[in-house]
Amino acid sequence: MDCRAETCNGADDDCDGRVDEEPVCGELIERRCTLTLGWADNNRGPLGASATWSTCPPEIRQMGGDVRCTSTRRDGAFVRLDLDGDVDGNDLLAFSLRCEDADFAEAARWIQGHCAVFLGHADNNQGAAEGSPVWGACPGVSSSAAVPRCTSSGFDGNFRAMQLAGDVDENDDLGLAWICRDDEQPARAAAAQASAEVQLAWSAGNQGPGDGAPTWGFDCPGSRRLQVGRVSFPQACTSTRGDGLFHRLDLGQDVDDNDDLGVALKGR
Ligand SMILES: [Ca+2]
Ligand SMILES: [Ca+2]
Ligand SMILES: [Ca+2]
Ligand SMILES: [Ca+2]
Repeated sequence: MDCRAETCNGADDDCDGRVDEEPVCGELIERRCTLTLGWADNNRGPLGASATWSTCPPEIRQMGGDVRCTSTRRDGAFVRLDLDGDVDGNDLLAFSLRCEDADFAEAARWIQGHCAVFLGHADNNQGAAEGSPVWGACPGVSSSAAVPRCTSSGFDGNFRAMQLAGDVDENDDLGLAWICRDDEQPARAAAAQASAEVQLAWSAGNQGPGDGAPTWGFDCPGSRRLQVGRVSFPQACTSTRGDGLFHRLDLGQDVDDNDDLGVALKGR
């Protein structure tokens, strides 16, 4: 085989004995993986590992009733999830990650099996510090019982519900990490982790941008107050930044039926 520059194809192109060890897989992750965010009120979501959350996937969004979901659209842009009711201890959140590519099937399958999004929640300012390698039991076994709580997309395409705790308000934080691991191919995992990022955003007052927005309206990570007439609405966004650590999304006020979450999966 002729040796050439490494590309994201599941093969050792540059003949150094390592597969996709350079940060070359960001575009495939952005264009061939779908990240789906599920939310449920009143304990209505699926418990345990579930292949679906309401109609997602394969549907790209379901925004009515107590069980809702939205999926990224393989374009790096944000999709929005409109919350409903009071967001509190009977609410569930979950992520799934699915990757598929007819031309680079092994690479897509490996990414789905070795990269995951981790999501933590903490009531009463009990979340981990910004940039922590852990959030409660994660990145070990996900737990809806331990404090603070966490879940992940689980390296298998399924959803796993995380039950929130207490009232979700200004003393709550979410934690977000993008972690790739492979004991047999650590360089491949490190490169995939560094080559993509997940962004998670929140907006009060129904002020989140529509599906397909390239940003949440400002640089992420960051926060601002969006002035609309005489009223200002807090907004915040966090990014996984390619470092495998947990990054905090500080919620600025009580989270209820006029709040939005936004999620994006981007190459970097
Ligand atoms: Ca190589
Ligand atoms: Ca390669
Ligand atoms: Ca609720
Ligand atoms: Ca709270």
